[in-house]
Amino acid sequence: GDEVLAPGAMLLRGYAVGRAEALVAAVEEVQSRVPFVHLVTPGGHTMSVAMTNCGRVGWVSDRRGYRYAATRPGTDQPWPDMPDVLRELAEEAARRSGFPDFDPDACLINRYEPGARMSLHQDRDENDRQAPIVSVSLGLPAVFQFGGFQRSDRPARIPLAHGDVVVWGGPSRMRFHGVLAVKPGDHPLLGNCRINLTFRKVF
Ligand code: MD5
Ligand code: FE
Repeated sequence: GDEVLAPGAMLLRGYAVGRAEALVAAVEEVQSRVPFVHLVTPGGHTMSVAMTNCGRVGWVSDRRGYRYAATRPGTDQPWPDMPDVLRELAEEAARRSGFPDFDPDACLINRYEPGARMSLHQDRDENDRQAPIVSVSLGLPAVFQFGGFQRSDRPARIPLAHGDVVVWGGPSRMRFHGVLAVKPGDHPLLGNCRINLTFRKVF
């Protein structure tokens, strides 16, 4: 069943399982056009998570900073359109969680290979902080860190499995969060990796 993690944060366990093959096929289509890359942070570190995007804008990082861009790094080319199967899942999960008008303009696709992690951070590059972020976990499981409003707040650990969807809205939109290093495994659909889709309303 659905689980309220905190005000505005709803965990829909297994919500995407029935559509997982179609979601993975859509990710394959996007990455065949824009391969996953390990972006560099403004501080000069290469991220352990590899990323690609679809939608009107995509999230990018380089030595100049973090931002959403309408063109792919180093090109004047747009990102691939957001496949309907992705958009529909995100809209339905948001509606079920109390956000009937979610209209994402970006889908950031994160690929975690064993050892990849994401350290505690807030998502602050979106202009629209009223809209939720919808996140979909596929493939290997991970331990999610669900923190507070200050970096120093000790985060809760939430296991996320294949097909789990989380809607982060309302007051939980700006919580610190991260992902612990993914352990090696062999998922029937994705093999040795975790894919996370994050749908965002940027503008
Ligand atoms: C992931 N990705 O599992 C996560 C899922 C990212 C990122 O963190 O920035 O790409 S999104 C988790 C999220 C978003 C917004 C708020 C909160 C969590 N939260 O309040 O915990 O790859
Ligand atoms: Fe984040």
